[in-house]
Amino acid sequence: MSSILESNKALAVQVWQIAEVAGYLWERGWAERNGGNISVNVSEFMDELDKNRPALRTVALLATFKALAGHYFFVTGTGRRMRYVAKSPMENGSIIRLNDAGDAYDIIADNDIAPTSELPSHLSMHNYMRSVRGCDTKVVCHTHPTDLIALTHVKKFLQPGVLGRMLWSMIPETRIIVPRGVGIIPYEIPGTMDLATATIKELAKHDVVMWEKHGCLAVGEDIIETFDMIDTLSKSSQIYFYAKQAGEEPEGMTNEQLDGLVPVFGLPEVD
Ligand code: 2HA
Ligand code: ZN
Repeated sequence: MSSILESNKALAVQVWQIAEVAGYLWERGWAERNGGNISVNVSEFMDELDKNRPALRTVALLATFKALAGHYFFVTGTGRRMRYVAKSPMENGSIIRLNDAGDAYDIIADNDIAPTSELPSHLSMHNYMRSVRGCDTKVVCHTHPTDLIALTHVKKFLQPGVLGRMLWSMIPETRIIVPRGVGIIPYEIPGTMDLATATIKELAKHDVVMWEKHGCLAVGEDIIETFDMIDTLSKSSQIYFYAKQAGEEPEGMTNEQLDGLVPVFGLPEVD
């Protein structure tokens, strides 16, 4: 069977955008070996022909994701490298379809490539964002930004709110591009549902969460915007390190300076 990207140009645009971001993750040095994973809800781009594609394999999920019943996702493959997702997305990822009960999925294109081992946690985040936060979240992106991870090795930044406040205070852009700030989750074993549950709790207040000594996870409507949030936070952390090298603990923007951005750029929608 030919690639789904050949018959569906709208989907191809989306998948190549994911590949573009996978390339950025690699170029930034955030994706050693198979580090990181991406899932994107592509339901709106699936046409009738795609919907009738036969299952290459059906896999039961251990939980039910009601808000995702009948939804389609592009998911990076387990053990696959971002630098290869960038070049050949459909050889290093697959399109899956959740069944009508939301408790199993079919791999429908292009190849029988098993999704990331983080799929249950990604799906629980997509499900949460849709059903509880009521957001049109399409993207869950997990990566390993070196500078941001380094900051999670510093005790004071593990206190709630401290890391996010510091990153905001390095440059005005960070307050504007990441308006809900950053959550922090104490170390958990990667790939566990405990980590997913803790992440969901933080996603009530933030669009980006840091996992202590591991990496970060961002959610959003658009893969490029999701990357931009992480990239901007990484920029802030680099400024922190450079300023520290230049002398004392960096001062950062004052509360007054940060508050001055609110009338212009608005408050985050924190419920
Ligand atoms: O997919 O990054 O956290 C590899 C990982 C797991
Ligand atoms: Zn990871």
